[in-house]
Amino acid sequence: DTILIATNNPGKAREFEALFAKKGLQVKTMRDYPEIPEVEETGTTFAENALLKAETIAETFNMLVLADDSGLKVDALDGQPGVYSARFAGEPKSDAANNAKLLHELTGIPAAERTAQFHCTLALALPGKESLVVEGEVEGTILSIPRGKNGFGYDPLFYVPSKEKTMAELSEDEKNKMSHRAVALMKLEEVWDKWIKN
Ligand code: ITT
Ligand code: NA
Repeated sequence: DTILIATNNPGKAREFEALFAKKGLQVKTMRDYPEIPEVEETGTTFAENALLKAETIAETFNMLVLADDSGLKVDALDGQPGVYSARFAGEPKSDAANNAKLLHELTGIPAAERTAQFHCTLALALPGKESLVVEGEVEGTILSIPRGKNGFGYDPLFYVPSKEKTMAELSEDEKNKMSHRAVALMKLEEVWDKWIKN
């Protein structure tokens, strides 16, 4: 069986490929389907956007599709950038510009008040079935100076107290065991078999 991971983000695609390799499913990503246009994310919640991406592509191509809508929620910024994480600093999407803007917005805010969460909502869609939605979060704090070279997005600024490292200082394997994406995938795993059979 084949699952299409509906993402154009190479960082996400790499993590899903590693996480699904164990499932015996053949993983395809948007790289394998250059003809699929990018779905515009018009929703105001992670779930709306994940469902929009998964269901639009599943219906159009009549296949099993998993979409990920994720982002960073910073408490001192009232949960921003949230669903706007990919484009926090505007177009074109740029991790470097987003990280710079995040540091700028948090100027003067002390370490103890820089708490944040990485959030991941996954939507699984197959034509003729009700879609499945699960989510995962991980707690951290936003550093003032980036650390580490692994991962993508806001990883170099997201410090995980339980690991005493930023997400970008963790190896890909370590991140894939505890990330917001990993937590959501574990929840998906729990309901997967029942959903596929029904
Ligand atoms: P797709 O919609 O094609 O999947 P995207 O990057 O636009 O790609 P989102 O709209 O879900 O995806 O935006 C998620 C953004 O949140 C992403 O671009 C990063 O800036 C951030 N993000 C999500 N997961 C992350 C992670 O594991 N590490 C660091 N940053 C992450
Ligand atoms: Na989004």
